[in-house]
Amino acid sequence: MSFTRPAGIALMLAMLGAPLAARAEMPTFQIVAENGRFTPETVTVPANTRFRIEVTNRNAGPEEFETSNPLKELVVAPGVTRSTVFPPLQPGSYPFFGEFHKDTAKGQIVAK
Ligand SMILES: [Cu+2]
Repeated sequence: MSFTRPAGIALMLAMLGAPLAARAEMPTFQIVAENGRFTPETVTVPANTRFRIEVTNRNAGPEEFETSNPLKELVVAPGVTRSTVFPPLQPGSYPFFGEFHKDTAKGQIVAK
C-alpha cells in the first residue's frame, strides 16, 4: 500500500497522538512524601484500570515508593516528582511503603 505525502503525514500524526491521548486520560493519583510519611495513606483507584501514581518528595532526603504486589520501586530525590504506571488491579488492597522510612511511611492502594 502507498500513501500520498499528506496522507502519510496525517497517519504519522494520528499514530503519535494516540499514546498522548491515552496518557492524558489515565487516572492519576498524587502522593506526597513528607516528614517520613506519605499523604494520603489510602489511595482509592478504579479496579481493572491502568492508573498512574505520582509521588512528590518533600523529605530532606530521598524516598523510595515501593509496592511488592505488584512489584514497583520508584526512587524520588528530594524536591522531585516522579510517576509510575500500575497495571489493572483486581478489587482489593495493596500495601505500599517508603523504603527509606519503613517504620512510618506506610499506606495502601485500594482498588474498587
Ligand atoms: Cu526498594
